[in-house]
Amino acid sequence: DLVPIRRALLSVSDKAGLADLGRALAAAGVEMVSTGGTARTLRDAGLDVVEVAEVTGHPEVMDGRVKTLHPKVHGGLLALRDVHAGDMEAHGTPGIDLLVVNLYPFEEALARGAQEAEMVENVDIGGPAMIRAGAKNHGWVAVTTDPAEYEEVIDGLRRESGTRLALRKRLAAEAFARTAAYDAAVSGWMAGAFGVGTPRHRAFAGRLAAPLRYGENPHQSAAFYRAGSGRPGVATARQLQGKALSYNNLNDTDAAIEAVAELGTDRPACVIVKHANPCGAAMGDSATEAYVRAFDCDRTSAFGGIVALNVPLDGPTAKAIAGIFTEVVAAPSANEEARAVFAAKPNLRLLEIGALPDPAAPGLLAKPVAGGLLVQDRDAGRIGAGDLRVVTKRAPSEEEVADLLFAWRVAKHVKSNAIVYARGGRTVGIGAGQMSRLDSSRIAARKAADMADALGLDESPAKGAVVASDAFFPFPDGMLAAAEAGAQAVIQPGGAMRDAEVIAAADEAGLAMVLTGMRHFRH
Ligand code: 93A
Repeated sequence: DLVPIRRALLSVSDKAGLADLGRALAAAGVEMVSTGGTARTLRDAGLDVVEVAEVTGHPEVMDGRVKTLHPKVHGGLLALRDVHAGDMEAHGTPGIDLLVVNLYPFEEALARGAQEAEMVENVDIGGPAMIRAGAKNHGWVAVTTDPAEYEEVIDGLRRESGTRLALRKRLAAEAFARTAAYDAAVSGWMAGAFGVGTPRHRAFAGRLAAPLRYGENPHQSAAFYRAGSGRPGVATARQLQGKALSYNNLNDTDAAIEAVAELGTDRPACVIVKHANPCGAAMGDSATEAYVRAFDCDRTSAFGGIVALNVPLDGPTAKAIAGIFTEVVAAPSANEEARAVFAAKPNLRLLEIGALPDPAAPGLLAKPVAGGLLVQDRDAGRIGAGDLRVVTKRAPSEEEVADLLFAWRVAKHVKSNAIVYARGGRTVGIGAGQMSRLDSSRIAARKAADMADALGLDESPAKGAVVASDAFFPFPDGMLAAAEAGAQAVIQPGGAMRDAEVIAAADEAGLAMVLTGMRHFRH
């Protein structure tokens, strides 16, 4: 997979590191082909350069708007050296093994607040075309779009006079990310400068799925984009009926689908989401039973909720769901009977997801902050029974372990601080999004008491339940609040300075406690 570098095409706006790169290429005997300004910089450094115009036999024209847009250049970038050897020979097309391009500084001009005419001149056409061509042909061509990438190429050149496929592939992916971001900046600027479209949203790369009536609030404009990551979910689901999905619907449906997928497919499961948090999650012997058990956790909050199932939606389950006002129902599929039930509720949005997303699959999450973007891996961390470390005198029973893992998986999808009570494969109290873990603990206990009232139970379902905490208990108090409410087993990451104190308090209260060694903050 080693491709020797014999000829390089250099065309850069940012001349940083160019002379050093040129010297390294020259030392390795690489022929350098270059555009006007780049050629001048290289010559100033005392290096031999061939002008692109000499290669193409065509001068740079239209004030430099047409420099490299020529079949001899693009042929040299796109030719498969084996398959197209005849074509290259016939048309005198020199193969390019290394492409060094960085684009007209459009983003800098934008940041400067340049006038329209200058912005337009800064839209690079030939550069992206070459980058895309070289990156497509990564089997033969290495493409750098940033001076920060030169060192690695120089390194390969010194060691083995060429580039390896793994590097060319990585550079190709970087290259397309660069042209995508560049075009997104151009499009975003145009939409704003020309007063068309929804400019702020166009700045984000992605395929427009739907303009939305408004965002989280009516005074915020919004749109929905598909990222094309291939992850099944709310962006790829088919809407079978109902009103258009709103921004909040989409956000909540995403939360519901991801949460129900976390519960696996061994048993029918249902998650009901409100304001991006589960207000009930349960497994059952049927879809209907899973729904009713999830609903029973917090009947009040479930009103106007988003329901997600991990199994096909059937008629009886649709009937049960239709019993209260529900915004969205998402399931892998929905049979005729279920569709007929919902047909009487024309506003209810029914989504067919197809395959559920893989909770363990890698992926990236982005969160905008003022002036930037935070990017991280999605939380694909998963805990199994074998990962649990028992730290109390009492070990949890087999039944408790099953509930501990269930509560843990639900807690992963509850905003921090998250406290989840569960028993018999269903949640019985959820405390979400509090600034203090103790408050989440108290809220979850109160929710369990409310559940007892709503269902006419003799005692709080927290009695004998297990409790999950998405992050460690910094002090025993949050855990003791759960014990006081009746929890008998605890699952939490551990790792607090006061772990020993928390464990001692658990022993004293007769609790079984397991540590996961992994936390699931979700903000
Ligand atoms: O105006 S262009 O879109 N037309 C072209 O054919 C072309 N080829 C390369 N701009 C073009 N370039 C860009 O010129 C490169 O992307 C690079 O940013 C710049 C380098 O020009 P010079 O070598 O003259 O400084």
